[in-house]
Amino acid sequence: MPSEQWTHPEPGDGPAAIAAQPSPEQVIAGLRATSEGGAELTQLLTPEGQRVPSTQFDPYVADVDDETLRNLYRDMVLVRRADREANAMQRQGQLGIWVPLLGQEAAQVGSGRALQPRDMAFPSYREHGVAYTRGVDLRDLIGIFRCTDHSGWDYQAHGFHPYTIVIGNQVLNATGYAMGQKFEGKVGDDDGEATICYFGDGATSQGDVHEGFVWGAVYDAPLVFFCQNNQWAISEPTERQSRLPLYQRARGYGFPGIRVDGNDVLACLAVTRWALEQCRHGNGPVLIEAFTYRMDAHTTTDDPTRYRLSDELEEWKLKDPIERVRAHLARGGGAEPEFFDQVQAEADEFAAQLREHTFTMPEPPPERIFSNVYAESSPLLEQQRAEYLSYLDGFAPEESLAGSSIRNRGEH
Ligand SMILES: Cc1ncc(C[n+]2csc(CCOP(=O)(O)OP(=O)(O)O)c2C)c(N)n1
Ligand SMILES: [Mg+2]
Repeated sequence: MPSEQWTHPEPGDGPAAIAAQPSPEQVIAGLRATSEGGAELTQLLTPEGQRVPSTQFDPYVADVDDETLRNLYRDMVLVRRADREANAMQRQGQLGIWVPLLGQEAAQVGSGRALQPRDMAFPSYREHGVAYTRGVDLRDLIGIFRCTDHSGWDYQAHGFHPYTIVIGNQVLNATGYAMGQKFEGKVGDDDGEATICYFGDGATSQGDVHEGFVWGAVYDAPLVFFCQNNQWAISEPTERQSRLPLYQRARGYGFPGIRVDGNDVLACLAVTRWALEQCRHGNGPVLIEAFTYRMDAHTTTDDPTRYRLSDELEEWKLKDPIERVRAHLARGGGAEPEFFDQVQAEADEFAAQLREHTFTMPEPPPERIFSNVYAESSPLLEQQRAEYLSYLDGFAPEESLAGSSIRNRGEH
């Protein structure tokens, strides 16, 4: 059985080559090759914490001193700690589901910290780290996963839209929003506005993303398409969804695409600042492919050991986004050992508060499902609301108080 990496046949290679399918060994070899990210990967901090100079991107992080790096480190540790706590709470039956981000902290914190308050971010369902950088209290976010809330924050005040579960759908919303920024003349100089839209590698196979790319391109929308390529769409590896590295797709739409080391917070910050600058000045859109790996399941309902190899995970642990900043700070004297202990203690307290809030979170009244569906209510919605409340009134008072029994009946 040939074990060399399998590549798609080129046009003109003939029917036999076109019909050939990769062997399992070749699929594995292909995965290992993609774990390197390729020569085109933009990196400012190696996994060992060495600073790599970049003529193009150093100017975008010229202001990043040791203190800023310590802050980025702290952001990532807090976000990871909250993520681990939420994951544990789901296992303990306190959350219906959790969507872990383990390993994606640098992509989310780096890009999120590049944004200005006037910018708008459109997340998918895993952007807890971006939410944090937008000032969303993670205690307000946890209700989605306890199934007591659809959102939990004021998206306009935070510049952070509600989560979107439908894969790729937020790309259309973001494109429309960015086109609006353009039409309203909010683009043109350093003070211009921009939009950033987060989606996964798997989402790039969706029609919505294609449509967003087309509309964003022809209207020069100030829109950063931020693809976190963790190399899997649940059990589907990226190489089954694209013949090309994803960032190269941008060229076909007529805007720049760039691949950044998604485990390098400094590079993610620099590249996103650059992309946002392009957009603010009317040169958008830009596609950023943050090449990364999620070191946990797709969600708590998923078992990745069914389709991923454990050596792949081990390899990515060595590229941990937090460890490389820690190594850089510790080696260069940018932080004392006490700093790391202090951040860890702060993260534990952060997680304890999240847990406390989750356990004591009030259950919303049943009629709440009719609130905030539309900006303004409608006669039909009011009618449905009245009917539902009258239906609930039909239960004995003690049953009405026991919310869960009503909810169970209400589902049928
Ligand atoms: C339109 C649509 N199809 C299918 C699903 C089910 N689904 C949920 S997550 C997912 C995979 C998404 O992969 P990717 O875009 O790479 O995001 P990741 O979770 O890996 O960050 C799928 C198919 C969905 N939510 N929406
Ligand atoms: Mg993915």
